[in-house]
This record gives sequence, C-alpha cells and structure tokens, in this order.
Amino acid sequence: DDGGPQPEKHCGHGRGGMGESVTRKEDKRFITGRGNYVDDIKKPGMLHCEIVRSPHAHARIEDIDGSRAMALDGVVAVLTADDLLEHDLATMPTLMDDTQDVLVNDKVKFQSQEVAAVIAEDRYTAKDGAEKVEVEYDVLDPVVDAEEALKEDAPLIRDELEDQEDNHIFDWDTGDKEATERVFEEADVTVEQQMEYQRLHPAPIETCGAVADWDPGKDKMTVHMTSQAPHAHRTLFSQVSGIPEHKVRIVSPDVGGGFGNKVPIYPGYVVAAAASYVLERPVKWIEERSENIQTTGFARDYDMTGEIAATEDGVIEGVKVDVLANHGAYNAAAQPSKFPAGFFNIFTGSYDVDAAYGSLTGVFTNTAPGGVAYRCSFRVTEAVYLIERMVKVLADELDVDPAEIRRRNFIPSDAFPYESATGWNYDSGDYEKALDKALEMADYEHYREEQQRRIEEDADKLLGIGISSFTEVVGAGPGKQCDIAGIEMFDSADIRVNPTGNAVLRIGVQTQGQGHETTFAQIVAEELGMDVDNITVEHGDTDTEPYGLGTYGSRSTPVAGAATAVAARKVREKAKSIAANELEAAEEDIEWDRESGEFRVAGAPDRSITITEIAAGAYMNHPGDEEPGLEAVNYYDPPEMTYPFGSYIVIVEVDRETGEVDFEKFVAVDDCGNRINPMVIEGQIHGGLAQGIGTAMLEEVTYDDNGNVTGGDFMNYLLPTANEIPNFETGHTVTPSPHHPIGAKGVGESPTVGSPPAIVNAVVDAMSHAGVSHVEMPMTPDRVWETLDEAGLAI
Ligand code: PCD
Repeated sequence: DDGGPQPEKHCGHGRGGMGESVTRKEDKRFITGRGNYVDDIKKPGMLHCEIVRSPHAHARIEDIDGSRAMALDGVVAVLTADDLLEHDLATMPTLMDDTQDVLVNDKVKFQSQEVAAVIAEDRYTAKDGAEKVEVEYDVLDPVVDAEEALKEDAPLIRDELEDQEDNHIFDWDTGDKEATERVFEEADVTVEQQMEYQRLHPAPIETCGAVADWDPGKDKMTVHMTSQAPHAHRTLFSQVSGIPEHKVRIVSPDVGGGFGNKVPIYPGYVVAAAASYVLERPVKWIEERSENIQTTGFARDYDMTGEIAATEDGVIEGVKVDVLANHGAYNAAAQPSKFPAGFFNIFTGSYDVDAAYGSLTGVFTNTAPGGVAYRCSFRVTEAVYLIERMVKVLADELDVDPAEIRRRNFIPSDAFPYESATGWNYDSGDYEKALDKALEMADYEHYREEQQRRIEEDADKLLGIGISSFTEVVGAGPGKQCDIAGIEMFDSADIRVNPTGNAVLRIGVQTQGQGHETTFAQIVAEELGMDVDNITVEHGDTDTEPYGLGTYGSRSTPVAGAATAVAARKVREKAKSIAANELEAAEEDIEWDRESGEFRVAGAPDRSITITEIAAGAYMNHPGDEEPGLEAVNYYDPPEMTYPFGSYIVIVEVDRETGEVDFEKFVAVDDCGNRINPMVIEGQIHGGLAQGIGTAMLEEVTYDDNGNVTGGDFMNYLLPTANEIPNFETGHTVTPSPHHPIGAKGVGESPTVGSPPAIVNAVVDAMSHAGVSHVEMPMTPDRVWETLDEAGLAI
C-alpha cells in the first residue's frame, strides 16, 4: 500500500479527493426547494396524528373520555394506553434500559407527557379532536430539582417500579479515589468551584416526525422518520412491535438538523406506527416546536463541583469532580450502554494529570426525560466545560497567565499514545502548537495590555480574554467498549462500481446537514482515483444500506469514514487483478499511483489504465480466476476512538453599566487530523460556535416549582440569530490519527464542546481582577450585571 493520504499533501489532484473544498452536492436540492423531509411525504389515504398532552407535571389519570373527539367529522380514532396494551405496545424501552410509557398508563410524570392520540383525516381535524379529549387528573406534588428530588420527603416519581423507594437512579464513579485524595492532601494549592451546566435542548430547525405505513398485503411496516440511527431504530422497532426485522423498513429522508435530538425513539413514532397497524392506513405525526422542546431529549443539566490540586507553580497534580445529574422522569439518556455518564470521564482534558476521580449521581425528576448528547460525544461537553473552567480558576488563584498555565500542564506531543488518569487512550495531539497559533491569531499580548489599560483608566467597558484548549473523544467506538442497546458501535460502507465507471457508495450513517453526500464521495475519489462527481452516496434507508449505528458523537468520519476507505481499498485490490489482466502483466507488477489515480505496470509508466477502464473490464472481460463485478463491503470496528482538539480564544467587552457582553474577537483553531473537505469543516465550526454562543449566553429550559416548563418555546428558549454571532476567525493544525485509515478524526462537535468555557472564561476574566471566579450560563445581561455589582464594578 502507499501508506494512505499524507497530511495536506494530497490536496488538489483535481478529482475532488481528500483536502479539496468540493461544493456540497446536496445543496443543489436544498437551495432549490427540492429537499424531501418527513413532512414533505404524502401517501394516498394518509391520516394525521395529534397527541394529547398533560398540562400537569405529576398526576394520576382518573379517566379519559374521547367521545366528543370521536363525534367530530373526520376523526377516525382516539387511542389511549388501553388500546396500546392490547397490542403490547403500551411501553417502550429507553436507550438506558428504562421503560417509558408510550401513552401514559396510570400516572403522568412530566408536563406535556403523551396521554392520548387522535387520528384524523387531516391535521386540523386531528388538532381540534385533541382539544376535545377530556382527561380527568388527580394532581400530585411534583419535584423538578435534582437536589430536592433526593430529599426524604420528596414525592416518589417512579412508584410503578418495584424496589424503587426514592428518586435515585444510579451512582457511577471513575478514576482512583484514594490516589486522588492523597494528591489533594499533599498539594501546595487546591481550588474548588461549583458550576451548573444548565438544561439545554438541541432544538433542530426540523422537529421530530414520522410517516408510518403498515402494508397488510406484505406484512411490512415502513416508517419514514427523523432518525439519526435508522438501523438501530429498525432493530428496536422490531423488538418492541414483534414484527420481524426483515419486515421493518426505516427510512430517514432529508433531516433538518439532528444535534442528538433524533437519536432516541419517542412515543410519537410508536403511536404513528401502532395507529397505522390498527387502521391499515398510513399515519403521519409531526411535532410542533413546543412539543419538541418540552418533551424530546434535552441535554446537559449537570450540577458539578470541580476541584484541582496543584503545585505553587501551577502544575496540576489531581482533578476531582462530583456531579448531580437530572435525568428527568425516565432514564432515557443516550449513552453507550456501559457508560451511564457517557464519556464524562474525559474530564482531565488536555492535561497530564497524575490522579483523577469523578463521581456522579443520576436522579429522576418530574421533567422531560433525556440527557442526549447535544452536539457532544456523550457528555464530553460537560467534562470540557468543567476542566477548562477549573484551569481558569486555578490560574486566577495563582495569578499565572491562563495561557501559560495550560502550557505547563499539556500532555507533551511526544507522549502519545497517552493513557489518561481515567484510563482513556488518546491517539495523537499537539496541544501547544494549536494554542500558539490561536494566541498569535488573537493578538493575545496586545489585548492583555489593553485589558490592563482599561482597568487602570477605570473604563466603562472592561475587556476579558478567555481561553479553552480542549480535547474531545469521538468516534464511538470500539465494539468492545461501546454499544447501543447491546449492538456494537461499528459502521459500514458498501461500494459498487458500475460497468461505465461510476459508483454508488452506501453507508450506515445518515447526514442531517453535515454534507456526507459530498465528503464520503471524496474519500472514494481519493482512494480509487475516480472523479467525485462520478460517485453517488446513498444513506438512510435500511432496505438498501448496510447496517450501521448512525450519526452522532462525531462518529461518521472516524467509523463509517474508515469503513469507506477500507472498502475502497478492497475495490482497489481487485482492480489491480483486472488491471493486470487488461495490461497483460503480472498482478504483483501493478502499482497504483495516488496522484494520477492510475494503475500502472511497474517500470513501464506508459502502460497504465484508469479505474473507468478497469470497471469495464470487470464486467466485460473479467479475469477467469475472479468473480465478475467490482464491489466491496466493509464493516469497521475502530481499534480506538479519535481525539480531536483545539484552542479557542474569545475576547469580550463587558459593559459595566448594563452587563451586556460584546464579542471583540473570536478565534478558533481546530485539529481534526487529516481534513477531507476544508470548506465543510469551516461550516461545521461556524455552526457549532454559534451553538456554543447560544449555550453560554442565551439558552436554558427552565421549570417553575409546579413543573410547568417556562422555557419551552422559541419566545423563551432563545436561539442565537445572526445578530448575536460575531465574525469567527478560524485556523487549523493537522495531527493525523495514527490508527484511522485516512488519518482523520471527527470535527462536527468540537466547536460546541470547546467554545462555552472559552466564552465564560472571557467574561470571568473581565472581572477577575475584582475577585470574580465564576458566572453561571446563560450569561444574560442581568446575571452579568449582578456579578459586576457584587464585585463593586457596576456603574
Ligand atoms: N469532516 C472532514 N474532515 C474531517 C472530519 C470531518 O471533512 N477530518 C467532515 C465530514 O465529512 C462531515 C463533517 O465534517 O461532513 C462532520 O464530520 P464528523 O465530525 O465525522 O461528524 P458526523 O458524524 O458526520 O456528524 C455528527 C455531528 C454531530 S454529532 C452533531 S450533534 C452536529 C454536527 O454533526 N449535527 C449537525 N454537525 C451538524 N451539522 C449540520 N448541518 N446539522 C447537524 O444536525 Mo450529535 O451526538 O448528534 O449531538
């Protein structure tokens, strides 16, 4: 083999391979209005489903009367838990092995929980019908706060579970407790900071939905749905419904943003499928915005206390963290089964730490279930926030520059592969290089001086500089470590080259906007010497695609991307034997030239053949000792995860009069190993940074004491818009992954993971000379102003 693409060298052989900013193929249909989302699907005889939801957060259902709804012209059915019980569909498993009611059976556990479903000829009638369903509730006291929920007198939420005597779900810990305690006892300095990672919602622009279509002629269930993991959903659907898996087809058409929200299965999908089965007609269910925010998988909601032990020179020796995790009414987090707290154990970050210990308690509350990995590889965001905030706290305590303190603690670039104190195997990294680049791009020294000047001159606007030098763990995952509901987290690719020299690539992952139809074709173009325009990528249909675990946790490139490269190389091997046949040479003498994409006879450069000619040969003149055709499949189980990293520097102005925060400069240097498409990567970074700004400045799902969601729509759950987004300056370094066939790491989540601590560090930094050590997110002007006021800085 020729050793695979080399960093930054492969660019520009002009066929749209690795490193070229190929324009996204899928954009043609998106920007000309030809996308095909679930709500665009219309089937003959299709019915519409609307869900009746509970206004109470905690209540026993005394009675449901659907007769007034049924009396409406056009209403076809009113379904309740009793109807589902008949078909054994009243409950469904969550991704964490809990059992969730599809429609409430007995007791409501969070506001807007699914109580009944109205099926009607059109959506308006379904909605009118839902309003006419009469439900009698016996209202109970709710508890929405995790700490309150653990108190002895708290209402018991999950009283249907045997042996469940309180609202405690699980305890989990990681690292070496004793060794860490010892380090803390002997350390020169220790710092501690409590911080909340507020409840967020992924809030994709397209809400969740499905069109279920039971075909009683073929005994087959087809569900078009907003799924980030069609195959895993097929297996779960089959297990829940009892319909054999080969009679279930899940299709994920165009998806308008996933962000982790479309990983779990929600009651709406199951109700639509059950209704279609019972009524023998297609049934469509589409969520409204507030239904999406109030009931589907939320993210974060971690109350964390971090501690660092260090020498007086700021060398970090130990890290400790204790977490209270609000999981809502069911344990429906989306994590690989063996990691109840996802990959939170990456909390030692980019630093070479001797000892670390983390503990976490999961709690039920009367809030929507979730804990999904919103643009985050299973809780990495929370871990990165914790450690990057703590490093700033330590820097302030010791009065060492935050860039300098990071430098003193980075895992050195020659220490990889590196095993962290919590047992993770980092593949590669060069953290100092990324930080240096970011410091230079940000004009760091200049702004430090400017910051000082403003303090001395008692200026109205303070300057703050925040840094985050984060490391992620993405690409779940090695099957030995990671599974979803028991299914190992491999992924797959299937390449078929046609007689006329073009190809179809089918992959087990599914794009929600990332651009896979382009970037995965680029991998094939690179590895086969084909033109990117001659490769079509298909995904999202379980009837035709090879089995895969889906797109989340930035795993498509690390896992399915690797499968694609390996499958392409298998095709290349077979191509060599066809080339040998065509060129009348021995197979061992055939070489493949990455630059030209041609197959040649060694030592006779004029005797060469392209993949197009080989494709013809494979079908029209195949060697006698080979099968005809030119195709290959690969199921890839990665040996390790990949560890992308970056350094972000955020410079803000804080207005002492209003508490308003303005971005002065926003620098993001990312390293995702070898880059497939720099333009796509830049788009990923921009989008993720915008979401990081939303996280730090605006977004939070809030509840009042009665369990009412007070942040459950776009009037109250504030997404950032173009007005809030500054100009981003992006840069990159390239540290290839040593174990990935094309040296690539994931990148999709880096910006959302890395940016919130940089932003909070910047705002804190503007006030740290007056003793401020923390500001909670979202850093609304009133929150910042209060902090200014307490520190004596407000004017
Ligand atoms: N890349 C390149 N190169 C490299 C890497 C990467 O080029 N080195 C590119 C690829 O190809 C793609 C992208 O970039 O296209 C991305 O990738 P990744 O990192 O692998 O990832 P994915 O898997 O594909 O994806 C996923 C992610 C996630 S996870 C999220 S959230 C988000 C992101 O992605 N989401 C979204 N991004 C995005 N975008 C859009 N548009 N949309 C969406 O939805 Mo989770 O877990 O789910 O929470």
